[in-house]
Amino acid sequence: MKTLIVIPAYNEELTIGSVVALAKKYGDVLVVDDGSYDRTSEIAQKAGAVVIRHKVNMGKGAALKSGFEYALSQDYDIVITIDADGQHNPDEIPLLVDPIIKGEADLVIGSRYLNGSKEKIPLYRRFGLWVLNKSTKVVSGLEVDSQSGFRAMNRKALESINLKSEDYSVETDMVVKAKENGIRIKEVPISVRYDVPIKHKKNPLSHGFSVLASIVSLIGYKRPLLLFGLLSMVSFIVAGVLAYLALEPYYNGGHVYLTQAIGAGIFTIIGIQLFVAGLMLNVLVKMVRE
Ligand SMILES: Nc1nc2c(ncn2[C@@H]2O[C@H](COP(=O)(O)OP(=O)(O)O)[C@@H](O)[C@H]2O)c(=O)[nH]1
Ligand SMILES: [Mg+2]
Repeated sequence: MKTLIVIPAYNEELTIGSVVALAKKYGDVLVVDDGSYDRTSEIAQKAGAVVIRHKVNMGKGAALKSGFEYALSQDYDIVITIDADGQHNPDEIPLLVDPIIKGEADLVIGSRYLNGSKEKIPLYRRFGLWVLNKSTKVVSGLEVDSQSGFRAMNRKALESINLKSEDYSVETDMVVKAKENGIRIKEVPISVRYDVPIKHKKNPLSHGFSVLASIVSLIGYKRPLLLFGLLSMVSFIVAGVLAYLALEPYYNGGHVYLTQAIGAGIFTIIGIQLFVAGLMLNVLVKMVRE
C-alpha cells in the first residue's frame, strides 16, 4: 500500500530533520511548510521529504488540507499526519496503520489517554484538553483524544473528510466529519513528549480558546437547542438576580430599584428570544438533515 506521511510544519528547523528521517522508514514524506521564516523547507528537503510551501502562514488546518489534496492527486492509499515539533514518535506509525491494514478502522487516532501518557501532559494543558474533549463529544458523540495530531486514515476517510477549518480546530473538525460520514474511528495508545525545544507555536491559552470558540460555533450549528437553551438559561438567571435586587429593598420598606428592574426585564426578553431562536434553528437543522 502506498503510504504518505504528512507533516504540517511552521518554524520547526530544530526538529523537522529528525522527524522526517525517522518517518521515511514508513512511507513517502510530505512536509507542508506553512510560510516558515526559518530553514524548515531546506532541512526537510535535505532529509528526504517532498516539500509544499505556502508563501504565507495559513494555519495548521490549511496545511493539512494541502497535504490531503496532494495525497489524493498522487493516489496514496494511507495517509499519516504527525507533528513536526518532535512530540510524537515516528516509530509508532505502524501502530496507527495496523488497524487500517486489518480493515478494522478508516481513521485511527493516536491517543494520549490510553496508556498513561496522560500523566506527562502538563496540568494546565490537561484541563484545557478535558474541556475540548468534552465539547467535541457534545458535537460528535465521540469521546476521543480530540486534539491529537498523530493520526492515520485510509482513502475512504480521506475522500469524505472535507475540511473547513484552517487553524488548529482542524483536529476536532476531522472527528466530526468522520462521524457524520460513517467513517470507522479507532484509537490506539501513543507516547508523547513535552521536553521538545519549542513547546507551542501559539500561546496555549489563546490556542485553547480559539479551538473552543470554533467548537462552540459547531455546537450552535449541530445542536442549536443545547447552545441557545444554555444561553437563554443564563439570561433568565441574570434576570432573576436583577429582579431580586430590584424588589428586595421594596419588601424591606423602601422602594423598587428601577435600574435593576429594567435590567431584569431586558434579560427576560433576551432569554425568551434566545430560546425561540434555539427552537427555530433546531427545526431548521432537523429539516436539513431529512
Ligand atoms: N503548517 C502549519 N503547521 C503548524 C502551524 N502551527 C503549528 N503547526 C504545526 O502543528 C504541529 C502542532 O503544533 P504545536 O504548536 O506544537 O501544537 P500543540 O502541540 O498542540 O501545542 C507542529 O508540527 C507545528 O509545526 C501553522 O500555522 N501552519
Ligand atoms: Mg506540539
